[in-house]
Amino acid sequence: MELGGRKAKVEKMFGLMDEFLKNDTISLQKDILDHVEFTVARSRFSFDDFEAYQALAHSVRDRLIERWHDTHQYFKKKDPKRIYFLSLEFLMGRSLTNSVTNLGIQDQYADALTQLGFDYEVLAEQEGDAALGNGGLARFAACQMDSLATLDYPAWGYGLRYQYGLFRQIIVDGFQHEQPDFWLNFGNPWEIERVHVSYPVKFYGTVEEEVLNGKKCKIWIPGESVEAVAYDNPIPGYGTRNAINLRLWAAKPSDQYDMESYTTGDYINAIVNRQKAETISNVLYPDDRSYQGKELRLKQQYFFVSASLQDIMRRFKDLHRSFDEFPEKVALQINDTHPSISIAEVMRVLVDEEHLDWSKAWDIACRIFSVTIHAVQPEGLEKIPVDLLGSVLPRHLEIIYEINYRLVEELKKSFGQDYDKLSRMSIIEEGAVKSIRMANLSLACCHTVNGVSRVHLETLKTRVFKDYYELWPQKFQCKTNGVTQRRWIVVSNPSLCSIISKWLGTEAWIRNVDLISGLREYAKDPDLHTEWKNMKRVNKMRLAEYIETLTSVKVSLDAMFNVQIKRIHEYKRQLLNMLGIIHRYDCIKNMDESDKRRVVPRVCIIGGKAAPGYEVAKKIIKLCHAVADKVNNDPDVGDLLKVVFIPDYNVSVAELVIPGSDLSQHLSTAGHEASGTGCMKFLMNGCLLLATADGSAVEIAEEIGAENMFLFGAKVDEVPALREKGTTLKGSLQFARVVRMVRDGYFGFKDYFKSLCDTVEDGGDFYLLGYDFASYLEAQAAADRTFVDQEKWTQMSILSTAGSGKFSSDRTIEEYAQQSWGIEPCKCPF
Ligand code: T68
Repeated sequence: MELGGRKAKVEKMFGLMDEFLKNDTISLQKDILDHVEFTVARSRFSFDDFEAYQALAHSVRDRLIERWHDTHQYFKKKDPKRIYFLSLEFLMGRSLTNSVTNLGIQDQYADALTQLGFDYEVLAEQEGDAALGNGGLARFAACQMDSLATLDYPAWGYGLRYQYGLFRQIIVDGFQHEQPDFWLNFGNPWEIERVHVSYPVKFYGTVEEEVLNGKKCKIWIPGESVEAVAYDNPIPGYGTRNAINLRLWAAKPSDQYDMESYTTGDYINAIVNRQKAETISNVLYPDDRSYQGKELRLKQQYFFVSASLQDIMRRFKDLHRSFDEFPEKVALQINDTHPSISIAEVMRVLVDEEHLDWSKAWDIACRIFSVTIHAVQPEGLEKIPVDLLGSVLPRHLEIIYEINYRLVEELKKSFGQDYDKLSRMSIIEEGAVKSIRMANLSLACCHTVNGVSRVHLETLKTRVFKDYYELWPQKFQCKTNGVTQRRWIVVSNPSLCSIISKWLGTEAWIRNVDLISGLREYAKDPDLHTEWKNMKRVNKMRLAEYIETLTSVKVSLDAMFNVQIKRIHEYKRQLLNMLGIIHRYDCIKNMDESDKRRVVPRVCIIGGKAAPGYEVAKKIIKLCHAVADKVNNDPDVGDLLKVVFIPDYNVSVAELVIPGSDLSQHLSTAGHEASGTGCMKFLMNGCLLLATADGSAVEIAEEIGAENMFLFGAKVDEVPALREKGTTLKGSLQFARVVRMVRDGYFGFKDYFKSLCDTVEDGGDFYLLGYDFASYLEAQAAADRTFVDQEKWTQMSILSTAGSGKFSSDRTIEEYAQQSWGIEPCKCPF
């Protein structure tokens, strides 16, 4: 189109547009009803709560898209250095309330809906969780996105759009069963399908040598191509116009998928193979620790990495000619080692496609990548069998060999012929199954290697990556995790949010959480105590109703709500919790009536999923139910003790449970929890913590004072020596007694629980339950004594919230931005 015509067209379009969508009641109502009629295609005179939710979500989405467009236009104009956050998992939970809160229009929507005869909260409950992740790592990624948007950083998230998220847990006769999470069945209003943003991703094939301009080069002749299609999820910041993008890739068959079969006439097979392409993004792997070297998992990793890098490079090339500028414009963060194949991919593109020489390409790669490790044990680090990698990504295997060759040559300069060290540091692990150590690939390349708490970084430096730390100490940094106060206070605990704002006289803490420490000076104020206790009671009431609906167990609001919600793992020691409950039950059974009057009533709430193949964890879930059956139906016990397992624990369940908890438990054997982020959410909500000195709990104790929480158990540096003692270590008599009760079939299922009991006895007590039991009971007793003194308890609760500022993901993101990524805020003007 010639220039004058184009200008007229643009002017005409602007003339037709409102400046911004309006947020007054009438405009919101009109938008919602329009979406009922035209998006949901229902009559505006007849639609149900779910359809109303869909229409509401679409009207919010319109407002998100508006900001998201503006933000991207602005980023394009300013062209700042961007951070690209690559993660195989994002646990976003629900989006509606988070979005309207961050957009600052929740009250307007609530009013608009009331006048239409709907209740905002009822509609919000219609939304399912987006559960594209397993646990802490994935939820932390979601919190980081919220902070990046709020702090105006020019950021993009990249991940996979799984068709099935984390399995749904259903409980049948106390046993966990897994059901698929069909989360996309009713559509997903929060995503925008970008059919025109798609890239081919190649697999398999062979590598050939070619001569180009007199130079020998390698070319990869792939055997399969799958199309990656973008689905964009706008992430709004709070108190800013910025909305960033989380781009998730879905696999679609490519037109070039299997051309050979078409041309050879094998039409049916060609179609069947096309369908197979989609399986790449079908399902999230439900194991949150172990790595199994599965072909599909490797294909998932490369699929999202390759599409993301093509997208990033295209955006870069739109504005820049030379890759010399790449490190000035691009920072790539890899969330654990899962996306670390991106290092080999960047090298392949720069060397094979952009024809940079190796050392220049490597220099660029080393300046753009940083990694965060979320695992503690060396067994938790990913290894990919060489044969597998060579078959799926033959050229990448060659590149990794070349990186390793140069690395080992470099290492020899420092360590000479110390072959033990060289073999430990090598990217290639020799052994029965020759494998690629993805962590070592990351260590060799990344300019920063982040631990997720101080204790964790120490473990990485002194044990897991000792050799690398000695060589490159400057790479290792501590970035203690955090969580977003927007979701974990403002959205999930609105009454607490109002109390904080009222007593601080400002809402500024929602963006600048350090201000929350201002609550300290009111920690003894009787008026604040009254408001605080009311808030807690109302939240407990909501939780009690939920428990009754789900489990038919009625619980007393006067009881201490004592909670452990997280993935089920031996190292997280839900079994210790259960044995403690059995001990309490046993004590109550042996009390006379006058002793019983002194017992602090407890509701013990447990929730969490076990990986489908993790037998021990599944037995722990069954034990929770077996104990609950016995205890809850025992007339001798009544309200003094109730045990509740909340099925299908997920982000939205956490949003309900955390605000209604009095005490939360974080029981990992010291040295096993890299950080832990659940404890931070409880802390923000004024729940007291009963915890081992592990991961971030150590730093929490520093912030709020150890006297304001209940710490127990062996310390990190004591654990190895205690393990050495092995069989000579015996738990107390009390410990032996409760294990015996389980062994003897007191809770039924004698044979089934035998192996569970074996894990903590006969010298095999790897996670030191026996050793820590006495001090665990003492910490529980201290919690009881404190609970009786409600003024003291409330004061500790206020001090917990007041001391939670450090554990905001805003602080974490500021540290990443300044110390690792070298990026600046880029705030879109209003
Ligand atoms: C968690 N890790 C840590 N991993 O256990 C926790 N792993 O201490 C920490 O607070 C959190 O990360 C955030 O840093 C995980 O959640 C996984 O979920 C996972 C998933 C797949 C493979 C390996």
